[in-house]
Amino acid sequence: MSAALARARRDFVAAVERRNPHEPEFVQAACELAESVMPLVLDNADYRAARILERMAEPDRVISFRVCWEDDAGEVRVNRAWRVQFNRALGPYKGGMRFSAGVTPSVLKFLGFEQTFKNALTGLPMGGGKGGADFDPHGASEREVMRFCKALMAELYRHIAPHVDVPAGDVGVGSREIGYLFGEYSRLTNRFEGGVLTGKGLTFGGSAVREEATGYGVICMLINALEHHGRGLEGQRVAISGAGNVALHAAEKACAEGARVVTLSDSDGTAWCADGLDAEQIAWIKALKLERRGRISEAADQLQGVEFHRGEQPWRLPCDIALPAALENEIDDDDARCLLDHDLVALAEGANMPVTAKASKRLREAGVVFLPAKAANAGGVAVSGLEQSQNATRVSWSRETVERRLHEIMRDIHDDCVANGGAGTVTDYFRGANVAAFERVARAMLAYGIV
Ligand code: NDP
Ligand code: 2IT
Repeated sequence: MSAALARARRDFVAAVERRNPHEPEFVQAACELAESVMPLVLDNADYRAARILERMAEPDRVISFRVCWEDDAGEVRVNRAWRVQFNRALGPYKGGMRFSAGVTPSVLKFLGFEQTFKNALTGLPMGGGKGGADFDPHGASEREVMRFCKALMAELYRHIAPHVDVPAGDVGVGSREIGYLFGEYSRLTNRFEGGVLTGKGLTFGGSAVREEATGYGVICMLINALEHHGRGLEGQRVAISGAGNVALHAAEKACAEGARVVTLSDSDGTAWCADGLDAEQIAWIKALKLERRGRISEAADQLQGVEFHRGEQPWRLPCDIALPAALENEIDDDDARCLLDHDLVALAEGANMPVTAKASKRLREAGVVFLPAKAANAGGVAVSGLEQSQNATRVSWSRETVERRLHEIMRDIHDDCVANGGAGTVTDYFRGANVAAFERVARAMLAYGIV
């Protein structure tokens, strides 16, 4: 590495840290992008003159607001919510809402930043945004969740619109919550404006396959990448973390494609099935987690061949492919070593930034086929984009049409990563995704002048 490149990277990291103290997740995301794209910036006088990277690392705005609601006991509760409108260069702000005790401005800024580049990779006209609240849905009753969603929308509705900002789901926000949010938005505005939220129910403007899209898209990307390296998914042991929207649909698709899904997990621990869960068992766990809102430990009590490892993540167990689909930074450097000890072949990031910077570097340097989140999990937001198109034209596409478009988009993202990932024996999807996405956002920003 040249001295100038090393200095530019160091200066960028120092500046981002100085401007965003106590925001480690955001600093991590910004620096991971800069690692890949700094050579391009140094080589391009227009990018340098426009201070393109510094501008990209600053959200357009962060809206913070109080959410006040009443619990079932009649007690008043106060939460804090945010919407980070990160970057509008390619379209209206677009990205999910997260309800979790762990939500902070740092987490939402990292997610909004990542979303900007992920959305760019889809090729659809979407800017980047993210939002959420420090509301923990665990243990909340159905009515409490509904009251919370309505109280949150009482403020959020001022900041969103189909051509302004279009939220969707993320951790703790699924179709139930989107229904409550959409209902309240319609009531407050007296408008049926389908394109203001995505992930809606199928009877009121939702798209076929949106629920499955992120998980299915991850497997699509994985198959493309394995084939590109002369391998296949059939018979491979896939360790998946989480048992939410992304994890369960990835498990369903992986199993349908002949892989052996050996783990699923939740915040209590990991369910392990050495032979691989069959389709019926995955369907049972899907109903347990998404409908009955139960705990993954129950799978071990009810299903043949499933053991429960309380308090453990999947990464110490043998697998060929790792598919983290729960939370950021869930795979650290020790986990990466264990995965390598078991001869890991590939890792696909279902969650956003689930691998720490150190672990990511170790795995990539060891020759693992490493599929970064902004490419691997882009299928969800891609189908959100297709939902927006359907809403705008007042039509509803068939399941086959949406699934075909999803496959085409994931194939295009794969090929873009390959085209921009350099020429190693193992494709550098990390660099390829960052470079391809950065160039799209940067070109639009340059075209707008200094704004
Ligand atoms: P869900 O809320 O549906 O599921 C989250 C899952 O993660 C739950 O099973 C939860 O378990 C589990 N979990 C939470 N904390 C831990 C922990 N400490 N250890 C193990 N498991 C844990 O969220 P999604 O599936 O929607 O999102 C998962 C990830 O995918 C996030 O990073 C999200 O940003 C990303 N993503 C989501 C997309 C989408 O379309 N939904 C699109 C692209 C990315 P528990 O039941 O105990 O809470
Ligand atoms: O991280 C993500 O891409 C999402 N949570 C989906 C966002 C969306 O707008 O569908």
